Amino acid sequence: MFKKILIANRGEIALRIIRSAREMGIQTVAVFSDADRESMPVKVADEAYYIGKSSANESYLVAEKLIEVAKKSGAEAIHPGYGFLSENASFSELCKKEGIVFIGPDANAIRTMGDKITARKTMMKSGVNVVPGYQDADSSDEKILIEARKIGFPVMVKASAGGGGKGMRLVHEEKDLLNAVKMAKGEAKSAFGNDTVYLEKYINSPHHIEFQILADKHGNVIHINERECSVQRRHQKVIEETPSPLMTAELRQIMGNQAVLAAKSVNYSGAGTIEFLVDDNLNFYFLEMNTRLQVEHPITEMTSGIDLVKEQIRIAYGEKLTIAQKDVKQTGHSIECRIYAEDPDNNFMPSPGKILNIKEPSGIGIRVDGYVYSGFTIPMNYDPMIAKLIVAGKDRNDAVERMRRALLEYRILGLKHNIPYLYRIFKHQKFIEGKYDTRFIEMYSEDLKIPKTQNSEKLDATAIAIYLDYFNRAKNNTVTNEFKQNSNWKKFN
Ligand code: MV4
Repeated sequence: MFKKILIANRGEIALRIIRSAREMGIQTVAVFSDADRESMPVKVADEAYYIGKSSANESYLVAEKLIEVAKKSGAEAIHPGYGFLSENASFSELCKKEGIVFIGPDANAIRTMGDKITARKTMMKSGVNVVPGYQDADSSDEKILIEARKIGFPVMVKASAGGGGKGMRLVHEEKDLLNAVKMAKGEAKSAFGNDTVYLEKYINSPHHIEFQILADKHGNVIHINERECSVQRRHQKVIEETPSPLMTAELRQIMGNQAVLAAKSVNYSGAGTIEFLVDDNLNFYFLEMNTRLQVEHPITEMTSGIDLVKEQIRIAYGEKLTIAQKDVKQTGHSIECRIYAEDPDNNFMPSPGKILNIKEPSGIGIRVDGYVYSGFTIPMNYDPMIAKLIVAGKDRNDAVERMRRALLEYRILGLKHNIPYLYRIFKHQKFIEGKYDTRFIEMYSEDLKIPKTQNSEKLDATAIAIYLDYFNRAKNNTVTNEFKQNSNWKKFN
């Protein structure tokens, strides 16, 4: 096995990877920018190296610096985490050229899946359902019109170099089509330097359901079931759960088989995710593949018992998968929510800053993947995610009740956060019933707002605890002006 690996990332995922490496007896090398000098992964890694200024462009995105640190420290492999260089084909290639193992797929697989038209064509060839659409080279006005009529309105215009909702346009009527294509091309050109677009039939109120796959370098591929990720806000996932409330055993088998086919068609290796749209009639369509470990991977770990990071490392080292498809278990129910430093009562404005005090929930069925501590300052340079709160329960209802209990235990003082907002989601009838799709957040945004009239019934356990905490601190003279200005203790719930 590797003796030492470098983690080319920051925050909770850097700490997540260090933990698995340590259990495997592998030494860890962290890298950090100015903003992350005091962060937990930097403190707990066996070694840590400074790689530049706070801006990602001057640190976590500079491939050459990461290679240089890997060589200097003697790390044999690089784990890219998610974001940053994790889906950068050239970085995978560069690592290989420099004799360092990239813990992820080959450049070819990343490139094929990164170009959405190539991905669609590859999926169609290997028998994976794609959304009915048009992606051929002839993009003349006449041809586009003919093809859109064949597909039927409404249609989506999507950028081939896009993904994750970037460069997308919905067209309801024929008269708006050519202008929308022109606009989409312009946007794609300036955002990605590539103006290629394609058409897809618009799927009404779909579910976002994704399958976790694992593939070794010997051609073995398995899937580890699905994650329901339909609770999203502006293409940012907020809550994920497994199993999906929508899933049936039969559909799971069909979609799982297709996810395996999708991975095989690009000679995939490592951990990956196949995203599908699923409509109310349970028709499903391949959307895109994420060629990395995902933020929401822990819910799959909680119900399967598989440590996905350990598997990634073993696969990168060249080991064969030791789990056969028939041995993949799915036990109980798991839910994750993302704890953000943001203000849901003010258009989800990011709220980075100093955490004066944090107390994370614990007890049966709780997992917190975080990286912060009391006194730590959440930098403004990156995504303001503080932690992921993950629960496991014997069934869905058990998991939902546990999530509410965990959110009530959670205390973060000093900055605005979305814990009360998340609590309101887990109290929402439609969520409780499991009757939601990708429109949930928008459709029920009024229900999810902070109640206008503050009354005693709003003073639930969390609110009271925060008041008590405040007064205890006041008594000990430890409440700073900074706390008074930044905290949301008055407005809580
Ligand atoms: C769609 C769609 C409906 N029909 N494509 C948004 C993100 C990107 N991955 C694809 N997205 C969508 N593509 C067709 N043909 C609806 C969405 C969509 C969506 C998808 C997944 C999760 C949340 C979403 C929210 C709005 C729109």
